[in-house]
Amino acid sequence: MSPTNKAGKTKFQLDLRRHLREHYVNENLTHLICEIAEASKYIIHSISTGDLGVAGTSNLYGEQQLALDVLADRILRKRLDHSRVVANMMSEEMDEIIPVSPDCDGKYSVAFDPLDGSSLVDVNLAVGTIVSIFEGCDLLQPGRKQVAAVYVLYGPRTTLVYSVGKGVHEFGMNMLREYTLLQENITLEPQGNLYSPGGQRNLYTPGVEAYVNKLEERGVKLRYSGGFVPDINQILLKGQGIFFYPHLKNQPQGKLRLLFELSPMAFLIEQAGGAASDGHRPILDLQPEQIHERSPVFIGCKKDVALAEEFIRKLEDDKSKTG
Ligand code: AFP
Repeated sequence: MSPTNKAGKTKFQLDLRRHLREHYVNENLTHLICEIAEASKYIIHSISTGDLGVAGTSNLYGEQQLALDVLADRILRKRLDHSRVVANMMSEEMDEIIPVSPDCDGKYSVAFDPLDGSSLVDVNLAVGTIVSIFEGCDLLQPGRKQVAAVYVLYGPRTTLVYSVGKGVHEFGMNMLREYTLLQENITLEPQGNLYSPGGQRNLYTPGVEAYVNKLEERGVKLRYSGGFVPDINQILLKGQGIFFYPHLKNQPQGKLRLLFELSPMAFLIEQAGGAASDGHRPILDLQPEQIHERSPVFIGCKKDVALAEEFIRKLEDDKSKTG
């Protein structure tokens, strides 16, 4: 018999809003997270019915925007704009920060990737929405200052994972399009047996190459979908594994964006007892200098992240010191 809460609801009928209230999350942050959940229902509809073609525009990175990128961005921005609890917002699809309200008190600033992995939709692979939430008006803060992080995974099932710093909790969308609790306080093992290696192998630096060889010697299995949200979700729900998109010979900053992808996922993974590093220091301690900056990332089980840092230190940092 599932445990019941004060309202006599079994724990696993708990919807998102009630769960947030039961964790004493303040009203404005509860409203904000529920608005993100609401927006996801329209994004799902756009994925299943929308135009898979290009939008005829490109984002700041010079990447061609898909019609779905622009649509998902518009859906989320509109929802946040009318939420009455957002001060500033920033989308991976936009060139600059969008001011919503000059009043910062009791409000939040939000950075989001509206449809991460959108290029996978036309081959029917899972994609997601990633949201990072700070208190007040300032978005250019280290990820450790986040008050919440959320992602929605549009896969065979639609699920939402959030943390407000009190554990990581997963919700599933039911037939009525409500998010109900699937599991609470998700945690990672210290070490795992799956790895998600991003970037071209022939562009790996010596430390990363040696790290991958070590993982493979250990018999660790390769699981990589090309979507950051499903790949991180797999590590969280299996309770183990490591994802990395490292510094490459031709891309020293790697590919993934600090504000929109890495900070929120690092917040969730650390809350689950894992770690997230740029190869030298925690992702959450990085001070973003500009909104669209990228960073290398090693994220997942603590021991697997520490091993990556050790190989990089031994075969790259120390080597560069001794020449
Ligand atoms: P898109 O959003 O352009 O599809 O990129 C997805 C992503 O940012 C992230 O979701 C993946 O982990 C990573 O890129 C995959 O990159 P590769 O295609 O180079 O493997």
